[in-house]
Amino acid sequence: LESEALAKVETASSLQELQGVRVAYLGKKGPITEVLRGMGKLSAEERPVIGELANKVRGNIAAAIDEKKAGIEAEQLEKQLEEEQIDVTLPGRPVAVGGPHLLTSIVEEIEDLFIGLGFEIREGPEVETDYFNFEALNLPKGHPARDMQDSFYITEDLLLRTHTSPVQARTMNAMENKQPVKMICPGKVYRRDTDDATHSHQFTQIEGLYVDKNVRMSDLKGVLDRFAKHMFGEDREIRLRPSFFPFTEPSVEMDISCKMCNGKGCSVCKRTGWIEILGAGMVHPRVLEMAGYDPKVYSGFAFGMGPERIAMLKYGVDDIRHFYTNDLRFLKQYHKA
Ligand code: FA5
Repeated sequence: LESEALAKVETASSLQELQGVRVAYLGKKGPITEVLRGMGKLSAEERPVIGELANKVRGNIAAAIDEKKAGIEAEQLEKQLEEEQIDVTLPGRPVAVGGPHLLTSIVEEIEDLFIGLGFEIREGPEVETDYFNFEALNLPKGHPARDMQDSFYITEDLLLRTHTSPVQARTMNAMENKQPVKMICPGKVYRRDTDDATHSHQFTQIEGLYVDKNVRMSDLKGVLDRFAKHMFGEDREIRLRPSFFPFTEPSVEMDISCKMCNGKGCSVCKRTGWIEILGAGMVHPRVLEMAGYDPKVYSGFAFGMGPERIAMLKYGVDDIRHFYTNDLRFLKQYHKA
């Protein structure tokens, strides 16, 4: 019986088969259990002999089964490990990674330039009071120049800021002892403009303000020239046109030659060959005075630019709406590796 069982254990090739052998020989209905069960019928002399023999056989078979089982399990594990082996030489699958929006990159590039020129970065609220958005900038209620910036009003005294210029007034107001100010402020602004290739009802501005003793128009020109050369290179032309803003005197607007049409005129520049990117000027004495600065001692310049227009010129983007529709095919072209 023992050798027959051991032979079956030996030839078993799976855990299932082995379990079958265990049930057949050591199970409740197996021959050994039967022998042990019949012990009562044996004589007192036979009982220990047969008992010992049966236990020994049972022990041997059980040990053989356990050994075989361990062997089969080890084999299976080996096989599994082999099948699941990772080929480390296979090339990896590319993982899609995001990147900064083109507008974010442009704003950061401009910030870096101005930080290098000694300007600090300030911020102000997008929901602004009528006072800071207009009055503190020499635009009293009912002033016709308010029509230059069509506004989204929330209440009579609150509106979505139409430009970042209120941050000029806020920064100067907050200055204790009326120290010199040298700051830029990037942020979102809102106007009731009709959307087209170069206009959006919500867009970005970067304000600049420099107030100190003896700040002159030539300082403004120098900074704007530095900025234009840095952003567009030596081959791009800039022009300053006389303009009007109630909060600066004198006022200018700066245009850059349009690369898209090589100065010949196209839909982007309204066929003029130039595109306006910023307004600027010498801070109006009334504005200095309202913020607590003595205009006989202090003078300053300020500018406000549209980074969307700057990005359009720099990268040849033909429609401002590309910045806001977030089509990944557009955005991915400007991701730096
Ligand atoms: C102003 O907003 C003044 N606050 C700028 C300023 C600041 C002047 C400090 C003097 C001193 P203006 O409305 O021209 O000015 O707008 C400034 C720039 O914002 C424009 O040159 C243009 O680049 C951009 N811009 C204006 N309207 C839009 C619009 N609807 N969509 C996109 N960009 C616009």
